[in-house]
Amino acid sequence: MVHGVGVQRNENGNSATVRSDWERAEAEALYGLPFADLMFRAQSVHRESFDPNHIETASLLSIKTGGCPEDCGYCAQSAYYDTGLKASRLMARTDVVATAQRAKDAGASRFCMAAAWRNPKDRDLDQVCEMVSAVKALGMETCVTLGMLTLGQAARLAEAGLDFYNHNVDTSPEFYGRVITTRTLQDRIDTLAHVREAGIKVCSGGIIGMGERAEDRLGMLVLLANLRKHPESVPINLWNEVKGVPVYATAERPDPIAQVRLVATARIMMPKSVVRLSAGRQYITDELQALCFLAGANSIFIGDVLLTTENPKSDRDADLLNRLGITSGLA
Ligand code: SAM
Ligand code: DTB
Ligand code: SF4
Repeated sequence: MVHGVGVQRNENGNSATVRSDWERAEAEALYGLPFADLMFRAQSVHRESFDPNHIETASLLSIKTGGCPEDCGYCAQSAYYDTGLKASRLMARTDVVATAQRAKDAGASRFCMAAAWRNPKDRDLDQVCEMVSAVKALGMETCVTLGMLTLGQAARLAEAGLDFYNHNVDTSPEFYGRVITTRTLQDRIDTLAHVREAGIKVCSGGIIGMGERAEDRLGMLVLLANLRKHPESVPINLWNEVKGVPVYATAERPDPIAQVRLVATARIMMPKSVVRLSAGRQYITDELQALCFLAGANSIFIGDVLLTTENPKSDRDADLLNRLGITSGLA
């Protein structure tokens, strides 16, 4: 057995111990295990908390698109870059609810509403709170991602019945400054703390394929796994190509096996979290997606678009899940 990665069992004899004291070297040792050993560990941990034959389906809607004052170097919606995207105002609640209903009919159990803001203005937040309550009334789980939040704003969203808040750490502390300069990683961690304190479940992950090294991807997992309480949802986005942004020049898709190893490592480090194979699924083969599900990924975004970029067509997703015998809202 490789030093430092022995199976740790808790008093109940199972190994899915939730820890927040991960060392970078431990993450590297897990990631570097022989593939069969890594997959066995990941699957064992996965089966302790989840049905391995089921995945969660979430649907996204951009409720306020483009013109964003942040300089995130990967994003089509930043006002810093010419990506050809037309900015638009906050959508009307009735249109949002109608879209959520269609997403529900298409098999989504969670509806995530995203706004291209640095942070919401209080007036905007009133409208988002109304959207959250209305979507929840359809019987869907709700998620919003609106940028940075104060504790007071998080409390208002909680009162409106919000289930999840998405706010990604995006990458490792070392790589972060290469892609974003207008807000710090600490700003993001502060927002995550406000969301937690307000009693909302946390959705936080990041992006791979921007030109970062494998060490950065692991650094991102260590950051997430060392939050005092693990995010309930961990989206792993493969960068969706956008022309005109700085990341376009540095992007490099990880080797497929490296991607599976990363998912497996995330599964082991955050044993009770739902790991979402998020953006970028349209670039990867069915076989690679299947390996990612075997490694512990158990959520996807469904629908033909994410926010401004593509997602696999729903018939391709339904076909893949059917062939794998995986149940979801879709299949
Ligand atoms: N503006 C808010 C914020 O950034 O906090 C919410 C929306 S923003 C689009 C949510 C997340 O989407 C980002 O943190 C980033 O991780 C991810 N994202 C943005 N553009 C992406 C792309 N082209 N490919 C993959 N993920 C992307
Ligand atoms: C997340 O981690 N991935 C979603 C969601 N959170 C908001 C966003 C993916 C965005 C892909 C780029 C786009 O469509 O503009
Ligand atoms: Fe704005 Fe969010 Fe895009 Fe960054 S990721 S530019 S904050 S919309």
